[in-house]
Amino acid sequence: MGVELKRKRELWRAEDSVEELAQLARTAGIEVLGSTIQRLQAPNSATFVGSGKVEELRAWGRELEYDVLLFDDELRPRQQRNLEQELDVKVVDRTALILDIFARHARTKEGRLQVELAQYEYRLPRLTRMWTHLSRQGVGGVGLRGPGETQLESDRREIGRRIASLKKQLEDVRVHRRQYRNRRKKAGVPVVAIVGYTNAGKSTLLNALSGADVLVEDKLFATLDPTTRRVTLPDGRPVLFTDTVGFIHKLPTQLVASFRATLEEINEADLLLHILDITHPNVEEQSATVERVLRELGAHNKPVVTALNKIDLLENGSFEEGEEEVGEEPPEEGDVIERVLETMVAYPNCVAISAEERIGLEQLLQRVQEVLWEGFRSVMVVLPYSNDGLLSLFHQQGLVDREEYSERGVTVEGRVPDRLIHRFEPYLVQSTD
Ligand SMILES: Nc1nc2c(ncn2[C@@H]2O[C@H](COP(=O)(O)OP(=O)(O)OP(=O)(O)O)[C@@H](O)[C@H]2O)c(=O)[nH]1
Ligand SMILES: [Mg+2]
Repeated sequence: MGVELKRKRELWRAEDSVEELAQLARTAGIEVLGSTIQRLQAPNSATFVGSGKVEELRAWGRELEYDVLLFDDELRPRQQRNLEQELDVKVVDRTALILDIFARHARTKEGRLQVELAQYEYRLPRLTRMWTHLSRQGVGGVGLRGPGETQLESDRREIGRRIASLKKQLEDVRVHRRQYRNRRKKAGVPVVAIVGYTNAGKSTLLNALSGADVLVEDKLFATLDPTTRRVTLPDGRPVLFTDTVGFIHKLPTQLVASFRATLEEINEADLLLHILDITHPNVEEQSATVERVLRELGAHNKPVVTALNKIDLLENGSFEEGEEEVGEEPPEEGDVIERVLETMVAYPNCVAISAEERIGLEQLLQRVQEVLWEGFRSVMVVLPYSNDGLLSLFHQQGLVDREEYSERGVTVEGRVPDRLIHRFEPYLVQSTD
């Protein structure tokens, strides 16, 4: 069930958003029997959709005998309860569905803690009779994973205590991550964060570049836990590429909050590699969504290289194969090629690639290298011991390739940002560009 609010100009068309909801459902192992959309002036406070629509959904229930109604918008607890009572099926909103998928896919301790926290925070305001009602219905699975139901039926204070404990455990895990990051920073190796919409091909790219074996799947949110691998650039210098959780529109706020530490990887990066699935009919909406999340994270001022992925699909014509995809007409190949060209013009630092077929990866790394070193200058300085502030500045803002201690001081070779070059000028031995 999708809703288009007339007064709100949304980035996504309701139809596309619902199609994505169906894909989320399939990822969670749910078979989609049908979908419907209602255009509304404003949500109904009792049932979100209007009473006519509720009646229609009830009639559908008799005909299709569906078990679950998936709702594309986040429902208020009361709306969800009312719908469940009126329709006598389980009602799961987009947020709960995404939380469920996250719960299935989290692998590391941090990932699991983050999801559990987000689930409790989603459930806390919903802790009412609804849960007893649900357990009586006996529909297992979706939206009920993670915390056991007995806990859900216990009082809010218990959940509150659990939330506090999870936050504490997460803090401990995060101390380690922070230490690791600091060590990495000290080593001076630049970090490239691979960002993008879910299913764009981030993990495939990391695997192709580094020989990592991150799980790749034609599923949404296959990856939750960040993986970092060392890659050598064409000029022989090492960089670290980090693959992390993908974005989606209407990303639940609980998830953004509890995944903040994971997403901090993005904030700490020297460069963002934004990967787009150029063959997806909603690539523009996806790209705009990613940019919006990056802005929310405060990471929008970083240099960006854009990779237009999956161009192999344009070559071998497998666009024709999309038969399992019901509904959506596959785009004409000519249209997609045009889109590639238009996007290449629209985005600076854009490279067309196929992560799977390893096309364009050399050019991509070349571009990463250029953008990474844009605005940097290679220098060699001898810093007196009395000025250790400059040495730490070099470490923090620049990249150190070599550091040697002698009687004269610390000889440092590496790159510093142009804007700081004047600070190092008095100690310059050599400036190579
Ligand atoms: N044809 C083609 N398929 C690709 C390419 N890159 C990735 N894929 C496929 O796209 C799907 C998603 O790839 P992933 O690498 O898991 O995508 P991701 O961005 O890491 O996705 P999440 O971790 O779920 O956010 C998989 O089925 C891949 O095989 C490509 O260059 N060409
Ligand atoms: Mg992935």
